[in-house]
Amino acid sequence: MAEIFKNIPEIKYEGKNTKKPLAFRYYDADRVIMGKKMSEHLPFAMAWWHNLCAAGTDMFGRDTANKSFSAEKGTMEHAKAKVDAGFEFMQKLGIKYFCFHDVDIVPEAEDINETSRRLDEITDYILEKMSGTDIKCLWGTANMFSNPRFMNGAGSANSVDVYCFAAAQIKKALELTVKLGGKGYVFWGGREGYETLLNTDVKFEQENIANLMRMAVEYGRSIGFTGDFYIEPKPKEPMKHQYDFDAATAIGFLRQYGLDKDFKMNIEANHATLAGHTFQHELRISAINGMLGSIDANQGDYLLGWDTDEFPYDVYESTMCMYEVLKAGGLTGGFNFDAKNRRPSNTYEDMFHAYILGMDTFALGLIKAAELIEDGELDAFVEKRYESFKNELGKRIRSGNATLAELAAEAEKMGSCPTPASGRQEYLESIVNRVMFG
Ligand code: XLS
Ligand code: CA
Ligand code: CA
Repeated sequence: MAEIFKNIPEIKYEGKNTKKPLAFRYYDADRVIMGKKMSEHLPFAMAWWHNLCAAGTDMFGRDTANKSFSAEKGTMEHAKAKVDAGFEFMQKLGIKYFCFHDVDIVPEAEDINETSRRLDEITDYILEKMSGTDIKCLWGTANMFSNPRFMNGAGSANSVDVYCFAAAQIKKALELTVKLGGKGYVFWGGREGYETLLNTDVKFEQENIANLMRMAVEYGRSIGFTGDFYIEPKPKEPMKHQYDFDAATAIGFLRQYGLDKDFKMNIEANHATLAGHTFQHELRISAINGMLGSIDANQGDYLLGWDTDEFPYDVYESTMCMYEVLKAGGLTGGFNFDAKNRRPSNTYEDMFHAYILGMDTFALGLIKAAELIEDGELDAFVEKRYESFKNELGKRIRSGNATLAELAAEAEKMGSCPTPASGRQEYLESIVNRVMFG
């Protein structure tokens, strides 16, 4: 097999002072943090679509990068060349997982039966490449948003025929995920939403989506899929209003339709900020509901109101993310870099720089989050902030045994309310800075 990324060596940890461009400064796979190796805290994954398929096309211009990998685009030779490139890429970076949509790994044919045949062929090839390596599949999914047949939705489509195509794609993608040993299966509902209520029956559409998910769970379990199903919330784009707006909305939906035992959240940083939340908020809401599954690790741009999918460099954000992940006891999934190079960063070397940046950003976030937890001042403050609930009355409230009348009587006994204590936000933010910057 000819080397594709020539002149790119295996990327090694060289320490924070290295000036060597192609090296990790913080990601030291074997370093132990809070009892676990960095590589176990941070199961990184390569997103097939951005890394091996996307070449810079945007609304205003065509490809700037060459991702042909010396094969003719749109052919099975090209599909195989992408597999070769992907495995060489992951091996050079020490990445142990990948994520894929069905149509990322083969060119889609006119006839779904031919697409399925191609998918069987390419996954045989991927399996061959996996054997003898420790590279695994993190999650698979079906792309139910690019093909024009899904212009009115997939699970939320108004047409039974389209709904059947969505079902067929999910069925196949689940089979491929099982074949490749995938840990999870993702539903991202890019076309599951609406542009106008003038033509949309929201209740009807949501019930249909729930039914499709229920069928997916039944089928997945019947073919031996034991992993988690994920919903990846996003409030908008491409639709004006998407049903899986944020984690709270998606969790409510899953509970309403009895799907909460089989599903968790796949939280993407950029989607959190599009929903008007911090990344940390979405992680916390998922975690406290027992639904923190996996992460799409990228970042948005505070000046742009769309899904820019940038490689993460914001260490404050990654620290807060890892703070949540450590507190939640880790992920059942992993960290998928659902991120793309900026359009002018169009060389093979840039692909490596992007992953080095992302992996180092999360490694540094992990180091700093562990220091914050070990420092203990934030935890101690939060503990103390709620301490009044430790008295008898507080305990009765917490256990759900207090009555409104007895609490009102307590307030009446006090007459005027004691002065509330300061939340000390600015002081707490200075602690974060102290821990982060010494
Ligand atoms: C798009 C989503 C998508 C999902 C997988 O905004 O992030 O890439 O992660 O379908
Ligand atoms: Ca995104
Ligand atoms: Ca994503």
